[in-house]
Amino acid sequence: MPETAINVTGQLNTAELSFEDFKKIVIQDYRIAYESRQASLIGRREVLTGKAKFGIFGDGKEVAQLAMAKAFKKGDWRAGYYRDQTFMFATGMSNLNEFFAQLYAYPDIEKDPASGGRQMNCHYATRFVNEDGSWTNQAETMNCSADISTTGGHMPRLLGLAYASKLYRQNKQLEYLDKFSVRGNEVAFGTIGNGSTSEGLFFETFNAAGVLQVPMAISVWDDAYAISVPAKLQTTKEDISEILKGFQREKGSNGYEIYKVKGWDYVALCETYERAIALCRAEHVPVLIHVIEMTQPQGHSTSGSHERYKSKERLAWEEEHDCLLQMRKWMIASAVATEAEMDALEVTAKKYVRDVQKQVWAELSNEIVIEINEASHLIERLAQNLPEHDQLYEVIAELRNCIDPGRKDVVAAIRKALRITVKHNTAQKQELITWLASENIKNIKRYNSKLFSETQYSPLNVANVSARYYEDSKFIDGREVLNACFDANFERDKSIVAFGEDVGAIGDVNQGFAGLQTKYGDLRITDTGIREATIIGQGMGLAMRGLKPIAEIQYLDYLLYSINVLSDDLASLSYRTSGGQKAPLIVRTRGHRLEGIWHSGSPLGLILNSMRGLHICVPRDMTQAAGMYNVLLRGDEPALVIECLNGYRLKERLPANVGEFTVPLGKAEILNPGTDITVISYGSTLRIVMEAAVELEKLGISIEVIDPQTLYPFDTENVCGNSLKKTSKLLIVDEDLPGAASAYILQRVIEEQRGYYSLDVQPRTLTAKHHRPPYGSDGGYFSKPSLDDIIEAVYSIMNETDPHRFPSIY
Ligand SMILES: Cc1ncc(C[n+]2csc(CCOP(=O)(O)OP(=O)(O)O)c2C)c(N)n1
Ligand SMILES: [Mg+2]
Repeated sequence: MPETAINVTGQLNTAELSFEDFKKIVIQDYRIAYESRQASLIGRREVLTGKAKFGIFGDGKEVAQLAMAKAFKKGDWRAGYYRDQTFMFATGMSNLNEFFAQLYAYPDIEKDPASGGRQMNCHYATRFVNEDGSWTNQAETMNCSADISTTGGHMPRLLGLAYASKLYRQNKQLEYLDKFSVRGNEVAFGTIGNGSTSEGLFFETFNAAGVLQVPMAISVWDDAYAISVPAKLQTTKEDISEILKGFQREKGSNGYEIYKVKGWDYVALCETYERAIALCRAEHVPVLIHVIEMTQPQGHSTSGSHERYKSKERLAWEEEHDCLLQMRKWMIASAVATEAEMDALEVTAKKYVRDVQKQVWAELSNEIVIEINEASHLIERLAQNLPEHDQLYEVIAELRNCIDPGRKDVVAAIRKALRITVKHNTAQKQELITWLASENIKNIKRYNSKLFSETQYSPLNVANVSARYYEDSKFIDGREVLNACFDANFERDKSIVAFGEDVGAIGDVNQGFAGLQTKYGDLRITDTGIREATIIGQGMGLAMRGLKPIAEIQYLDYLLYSINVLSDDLASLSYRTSGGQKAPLIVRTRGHRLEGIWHSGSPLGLILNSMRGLHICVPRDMTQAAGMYNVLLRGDEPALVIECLNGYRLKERLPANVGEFTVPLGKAEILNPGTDITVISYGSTLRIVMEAAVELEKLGISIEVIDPQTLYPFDTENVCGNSLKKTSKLLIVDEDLPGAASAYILQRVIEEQRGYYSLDVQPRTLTAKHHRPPYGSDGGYFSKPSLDDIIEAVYSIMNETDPHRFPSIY
């Protein structure tokens, strides 16, 4: 018997535990691990026989996960990767039914609560957003943030999940948020493969957690490979804990506790996790648990076989060090169970897993069979008395003969039947169309919904409040308007925090937060290291745990250093969980024209194309920005706000209700009514367009200037399309690349708003040049749209429509 025994609540407690109880616990552990292994084996077969599309499994990693599960408590969080099924089963956060449902892409959150059939298998998540959009009580549940497939991509989020515990423990004003934390006693558990520790995100997260001293426990599952690439080509010294030794805390320093343990040694693993997590939880010391000598019995995934790249010796070693085999041997040697008892357990477990798999497949297949029957019946009815009878029967036969049919086969058959009968309009055809329409609604919900949380708490539902001004309202610097807005909101809502590079002590490089750290404390307004990806991850984790973070990226150009987190993790969160999770993070940054190649960026095309799932706000001045923050801070969806870098010192009028008034998302505004041509622009170029409007007026041209204010959502009230009905001419001005954000706006206006039908002349875009803007005023003039460029672009459109009135300038 080992020195210590473990009970299910995670405490080591030899004194109180009888040998019989101890045996029961160990046998139950082995059963979970063995069932998990069977799930991996059967799962792979299901892919190879074509019922599932792809499989990646946690075989070879089971035993360590049993140990990790014992240390995991209610309120705790996981941010991990695709090897963790045993942990999920052992904690009860998932089960075999859900495992197979996800493998088969079962599009139903009752069956696959993690993703509603949207994610590849072994991508886990617990649901913490109720159907009505409210939060569940996270302090009473074990919590799993939603996995992503990009290796290492979850590390920044892990930092935020851990950092939330620090804020909940240290900021007493947050005690009212007891649905999210019990005085910060929660640990954030991370898992990552040995190969993925080569990613920059791992190192960035690792360092940041050491600085912040947060309860973060990273387990590295080390099987010495990353697909085919061995440790020798991945990690200096082939040993991640060895090279991270400099992070080991010492007397008087911050840092980590670092543990190394073998992945097949059940007893050592249980002891290690118990010790490591107790320290992490009590003292908020981050810990690294490097679990070595893990294996991959079936190789990396269903995409290939590891016999291709592992030596015979390695394969033999893996077989011998299979963690289940080792645990089994130890159980027999220490009289936990006899060989015969183990055999019996394994037979029962094998059958149980097989039965679950068959049941889940049958449930999904039955749903499809019902739809096939209904569709076939309707197509049959349609076929009666039509000359295309035989063709339609062929469609039915094709549908009925499909191997492992899916919903796409049903819908495709109907669409084909409708094409075949395009010349007829019978009652039966209408029936079929109606049935298809009702299936379409269901399929949209299954496959296309929840890009945003879409709840009653959406920022789109925040009540409108107009800005109020007194007669003697002051004109002050734009940055002071923002400062007043943040001040009012920090006063109103204690859960708001802001952090980023230079945000704390000096109140950001443009002083939006000036003086607020002194007023609200450094737990709420906080400086960070230069680490954009983990600034976003920090915000994301906080937002998932009920706080209201504003994560600042100092300049828009540096957003690229966090784009993986923004795009893969934050933007996809609601969609990939079918609305089961949300992270209402506000990302604040500043951009557009200033000076130099890395301080004048306006890459809105890049942003729009990579961050669907975030609201994209491009306020023209600080008052508009304040109104948007007032909305976003009251909503529950993530957003990016890009302030105008060159606008902080321009004078604006301070609204009397600066912390209350709203600028609704998606509400375009006509800044200058006009009759001849519609000019759409946003951000910093708007000011120049307004100057151009004055000059153009002198040339007898009246331009209607529209500011969409947010690019996503875009002009939900068709202000642009309606303007075109009046002017019939369109110019879009921005300082992104040619064919970037301006092309997006064109698609919205010309196609979605049907602006095409109003146009008399080809629509035009005026953008920056293809290269980045060079440093210096002349560089800016020759690279970004200038006043002259705008005037000439408008004029040339007028020239094209009426050359007599507007003769060519050149
Ligand atoms: C960012 C990113 N790069 C590459 C991949 C492709 N990929 C998927 S798994 C994998 C190997 C990961 O190895 P390791 O971290 O050791 O985990 P293991 O699968 O061995 O448990 C790679 C390269 C990916 N999913 N994401
Ligand atoms: Mg590996």
